[in-house]
Amino acid sequence: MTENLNVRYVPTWCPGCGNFGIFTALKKAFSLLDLDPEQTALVTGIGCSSKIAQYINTYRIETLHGRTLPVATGVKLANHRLAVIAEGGDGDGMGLGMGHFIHTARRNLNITYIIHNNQIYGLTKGQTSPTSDLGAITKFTPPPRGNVEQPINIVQTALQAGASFVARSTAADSQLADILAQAISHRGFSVVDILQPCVSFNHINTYQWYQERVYRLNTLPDYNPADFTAASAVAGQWGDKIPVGLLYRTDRPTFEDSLPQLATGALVEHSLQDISVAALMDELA
Ligand SMILES: Cc1ncc(C[n+]2csc(CCOP(=O)(O)OP(=O)(O)O)c2C)c(N)n1
Repeated sequence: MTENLNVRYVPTWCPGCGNFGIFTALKKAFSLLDLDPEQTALVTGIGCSSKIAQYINTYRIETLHGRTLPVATGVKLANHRLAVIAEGGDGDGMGLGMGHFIHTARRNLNITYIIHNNQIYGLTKGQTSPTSDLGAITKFTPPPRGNVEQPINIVQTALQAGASFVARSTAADSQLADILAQAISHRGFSVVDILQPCVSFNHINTYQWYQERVYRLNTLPDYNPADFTAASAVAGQWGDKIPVGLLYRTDRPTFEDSLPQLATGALVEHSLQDISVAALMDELA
């Protein structure tokens, strides 16, 4: 019995995988915020990164590939008192899940969305993802041309779609736990794009590749994360210089704020006695 439990809680990621750094930072962020596991729900999609839900002691759901945000939305609306964290890969979120990403951002649900961006499909063993760089050589995009599709820039898309907190970090960033804690504390849709090496299938975007290119926005004396125009300008940077840190933060009403049904308490706390199904059926007849 004990043996089975142990098997379940040992991560099966490859040695050196960036998921370990993100996992550690997430647990540290929970600890910094003193988050109660019973008040926290982690919703993931399908992928190596999404397995994180199997290793964390909160409410957790591993959903379908690409459907992370609709399920997280359902959890949030059923019990908006919960801290809801959605998490998954770049394939999950920017491929199948892209429509959901845009709509969740524009609605500004109070959800934190953490994207493990290894620029590849890891679990299915190395196909191009929507964030793979132009020219990337993968199983699906062989030499000499490699990937011919323009990659999606996650932070730029999040800003344009209306996310009220947008940050980027790397899996090896000493400031990642702090960024995650800020994102979880933010009231509104917070997006954290985490650049994450895939040691098995992406031999280009390695720890060293990122380290040579990233620079911290919080070292720029005049950078103001409340300035949307400034954030949009840095969000477009990619290649030789990649900005990390908090790009943008603003306060605007959340989707939940606009729902009168939630004003009297979480839906899960509402009494079913007050709901007359017969009257509803009559109305629909
Ligand atoms: C509807 C559907 N399509 C495709 C798959 C196969 N599939 C599983 S995980 C995955 C991609 C994983 O890549 P990513 O989301 O970037 O996560 P990673 O494994 O790199 O962490 C795919 C295509 C699936 N499970 N369901």
